[in-house]
Formats: sequence, structure tokens, C-alpha cells
Amino acid sequence: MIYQSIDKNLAGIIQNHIDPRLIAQNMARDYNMTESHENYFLLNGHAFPYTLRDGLIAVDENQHIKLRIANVQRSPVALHFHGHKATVTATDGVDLGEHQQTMRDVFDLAPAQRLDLHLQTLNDGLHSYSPGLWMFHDHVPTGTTSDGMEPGGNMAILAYKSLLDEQGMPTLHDHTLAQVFDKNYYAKNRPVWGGTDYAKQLGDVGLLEPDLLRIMAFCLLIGLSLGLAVLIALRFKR
Ligand SMILES: [Cu+2]
Repeated sequence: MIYQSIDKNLAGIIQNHIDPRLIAQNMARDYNMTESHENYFLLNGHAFPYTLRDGLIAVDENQHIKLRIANVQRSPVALHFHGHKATVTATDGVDLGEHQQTMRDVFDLAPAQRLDLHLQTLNDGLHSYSPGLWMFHDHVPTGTTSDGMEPGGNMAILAYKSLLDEQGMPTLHDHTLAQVFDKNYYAKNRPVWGGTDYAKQLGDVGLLEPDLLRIMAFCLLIGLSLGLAVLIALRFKR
């Protein structure tokens, strides 16, 4: 499992030029590494929701699973497995002795560090809390975003096979999946409150349809009141 990030400005230099001299000039002189940001976070080269297709860990109950993890991004990763505790069996390619091995559910990986984990899908309330669709992701908040949009980034799922559909996709996340497998979501075109309980109450700024009936009724009322006032005024004048 390779954790990786992309700085869109740095990556853009290669996309914007074909002359290697310009690329070198831009990367080595114009681009300032101390002002760089990580904008995309990837697991095995994919960002959520595509991590569900290419970075999903599909398991059965009572399995012993070895996970080899590397952090090749420039910031630390705090990899959190939901519903499971795994044991670190090797660090940076060196096997740990039995008494050096620790069991936990959040794993620190500094840039360039590697870890081997032993994950057991034994439903005993320690190794595994139960079969399910369990998230695993970097707990540094930016890690689960794609260009600032959440959920995205390296969010992924450890899935018990009984909960996968015939295409190998998790079955209990239909609503979430429909929302995030939509290009409008990451183009930031979807309403912020769309599809939530607040959609009716709040809506989006500037996107509320004018209520023509109410406006017409209001105008009629104002017109009638003015007419009445004029009538009364004329009556008293006489
Ligand atoms: Cu978590």
C-alpha cells in the first residue's frame, strides 16, 4: 500500500511545458518548494472513490493478512484502521522480535518509512470488532481530501467479502457512492446542502427559485391597499 500526495502546482509544470529546459527552469528556479501544498492524496495511485475499486482490502473472517505499507508523500501519514487492531511486524524492512511487536489501530509513518502489519480478521473484539465495511485512512485531516473536497484522498475500505456486490463494490454505501462517483461533486458544482436533511431549510446562496405566486399576491395586496387609500382620501376631500 503506497501513500502518495500531489502538489498541483508542481505537477502542473510538467503538464504546461514540453521543452525540458522550460520544465527544468520552472521546477528549479521559479517554483518555490517552501510554498508548496499537497492537494491530492493517493493510495496505490488512486484517490477516493477509486480507492474502492483499486485499493479495497477484501477479506474473509478468520484470515491472517500481511499488509506492507510505504509512505512516499512528503508529509507524515497517520494510518487508521476502523474496527481492527493490527500488529507491526517489521519496520523499514527489518523484522521485529516478538517483544518489539506492538498492536494498535493508528500507525505513524514518517516520509519514506515502511511498515509490515499483521492483520487478523478474528471477531474477538480486539483483532476485529465484527465483519463489516470498515474505513481505513490517513487521520491527518487533509489526507482524505481531493483538492480540498471531502471525502476524497486516500479514504478506503476494508471489506468483508459477504458485503461486496458482484462487481466487488461495497454494498451498504449506495447513497454515498452515487454522490461521490459524480464528476460534479469534485468539480465543486453540487450544492453544499444537497441531499442532506438541511437541503430544504437552507438551500444554496443565490440559487433559491423566486416564489412567483407569493410575489403576485403581495403586489395585488399593495395595489388594493393603495387603491383603497386613494378612494378614502377622495371621499373625505368631497
Ligand atoms: Cu479513522
